[in-house]
Amino acid sequence: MSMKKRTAVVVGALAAPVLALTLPATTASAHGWVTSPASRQDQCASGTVSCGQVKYEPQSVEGPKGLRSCSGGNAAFAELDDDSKPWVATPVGSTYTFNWHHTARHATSSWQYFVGDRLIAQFDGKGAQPPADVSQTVDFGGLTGRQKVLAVWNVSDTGNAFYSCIDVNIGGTGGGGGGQQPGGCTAAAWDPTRVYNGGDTASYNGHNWRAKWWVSGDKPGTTGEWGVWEDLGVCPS
Ligand SMILES: [Cu+2]
Repeated sequence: MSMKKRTAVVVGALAAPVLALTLPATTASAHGWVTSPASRQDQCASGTVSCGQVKYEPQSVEGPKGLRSCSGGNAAFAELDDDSKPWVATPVGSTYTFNWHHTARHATSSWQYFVGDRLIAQFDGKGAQPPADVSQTVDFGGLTGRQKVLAVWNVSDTGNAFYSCIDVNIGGTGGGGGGQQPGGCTAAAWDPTRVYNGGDTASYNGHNWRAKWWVSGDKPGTTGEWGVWEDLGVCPS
């Protein structure tokens, strides 16, 4: 554990009782979304695509279980269902690792991945509380080209689920897995073993990134808006 991480844990432990007192008991305001490959609500939050309210709360796309919609049936987030918006498709290979960030770690029955009505992957949550960050490797089952993946996080102790749509280009430029460098990226591909200092750049998931301070091992795009990696935007193609 790095010194920064240890500090963050201590701060989190001190802040937790305060949050417990200030949030209403019935709150359902903080939950989770797919941060990489960048989901539609993540592209809203990062400013890659201009959006309304969802840009402030990419974690809030919650609806009853069993839907097949990017917005989870929320009228306020209907733009997530709009395929004509300039969503950036991440180039991927035949499999790819998806990362969920859970801002509230609700006990989980499963995570599911759909393309259309086809279930392409499912992960059992065993009714347990998941870690804040979960990585799942999805096999696209032979699908190719541009596809819209609907990732669903089924909470086990409520009737609800969280919805996150991710646009991917299977077999597209730079495909073959995480960390490969798409054609237009100017920075060298992100290296999980390298130490980056503030100002260093790397490319990852079709974006260029700049480290704000010392970092090693933390993937660009998983540390959040206030995290160490600044998103410099999509690499020009
Ligand atoms: Cu929640």
